[in-house]
Amino acid sequence: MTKLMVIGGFLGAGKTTAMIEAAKTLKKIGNTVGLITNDQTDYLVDTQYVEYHDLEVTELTGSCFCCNYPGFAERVNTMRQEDFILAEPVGSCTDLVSTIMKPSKEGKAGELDVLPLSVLVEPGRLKDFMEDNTNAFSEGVYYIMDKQMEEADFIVLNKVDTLDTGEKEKLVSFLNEKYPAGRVMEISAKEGKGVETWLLAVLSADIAASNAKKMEVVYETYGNAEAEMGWLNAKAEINARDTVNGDALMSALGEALKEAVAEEGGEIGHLKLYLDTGKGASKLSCVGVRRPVELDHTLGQEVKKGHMTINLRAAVDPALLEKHTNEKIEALGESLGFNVENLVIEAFRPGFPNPTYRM
Ligand SMILES: Nc1nc2c(ncn2[C@@H]2O[C@H](COP(=O)(O)OP(=O)(O)OP(=O)(O)O)[C@@H](O)[C@H]2O)c(=O)[nH]1
Ligand SMILES: [Mg+2]
Repeated sequence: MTKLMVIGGFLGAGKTTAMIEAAKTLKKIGNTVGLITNDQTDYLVDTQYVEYHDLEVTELTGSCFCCNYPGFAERVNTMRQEDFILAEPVGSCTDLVSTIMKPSKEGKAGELDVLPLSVLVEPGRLKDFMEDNTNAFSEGVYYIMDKQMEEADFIVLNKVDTLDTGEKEKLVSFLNEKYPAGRVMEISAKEGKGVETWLLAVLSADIAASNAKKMEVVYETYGNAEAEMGWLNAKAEINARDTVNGDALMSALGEALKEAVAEEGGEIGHLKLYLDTGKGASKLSCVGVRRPVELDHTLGQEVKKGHMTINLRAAVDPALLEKHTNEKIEALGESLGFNVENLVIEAFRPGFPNPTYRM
């Protein structure tokens, strides 16, 4: 029977990176794997990045899995022939056990072996959470993170490559103490370390006993916190007047957007940029205003034309995100010498969560 593995966790925790790494690991030992990405609207960097890795992917856009379970079930059905389906819910969603995992266990998406819920945790974000750093995010956003970790069967501390032993031990003991019912794992999705151990633990866990945590969720707090986040998805065609260095363009736009969020006094949940030239791709990510803008994948070449996608989630008014995006991209076009065509921007606050099921 097809195994469904849901990989949750807050914005920028490394869900897509971990999904790609897990899919590669599962395929290496002879499994077929399909991935499902999810967002409130269209033009997803994650889907393009997964496709770039030659993995089967389908996306659910326009709503999160929880609020459109029939849409989720439909995507699952298109992948029913796979040995594994890996699904990444929207990073600001919680209450997944009662809205996705239990309905799936009850057969609402057809026959499936529903594997335990894994929730990825980002070290920097966890430190802010531990220090209750409301200069970064509000109490409400930390409420979402708390609920995500509370309901997890596996709390997966990711990006351990960025931590020294002492720091890692501190974070792991905090997680063990605060969430004794979750099993804490350590991985570096980027380096592929710990991923096999995590998968083995998930696969050998008791399916019947997992996804069973009962958890109180105050939807008003959850919904208000989600709505603090401005959401912006955009796409555009880039046409260089001569040629332009694709990676330099991405870095400059990433820095400019990060600066704009910082100037507005907001925090970045996740800023993702993707530039596809048809011959290669450049991908950029930034998970906080005090964090670096990083090129996860480089083009390494001059570009004449390219298709750009911007996904930005930040605690800033979406109208301001739209204004800054328009201004920064135009200014960059002038300074680097490219035209921006067919720019489409969708900017909004996520709607109040209204799950299809709550079991
Ligand atoms: N150093 C390090 N960086 C990582 C690791 N895993 C992911 N990242 C980086 O963290 C950033 C976010 O990773 P994603 O996989 O896109 O995170 P996500 O949880 O899918 O983000 P959203 O879909 O926006 O919620 C990217 O720059 C990744 O390269 C890791 O193990 N170590
Ligand atoms: Mg992702």
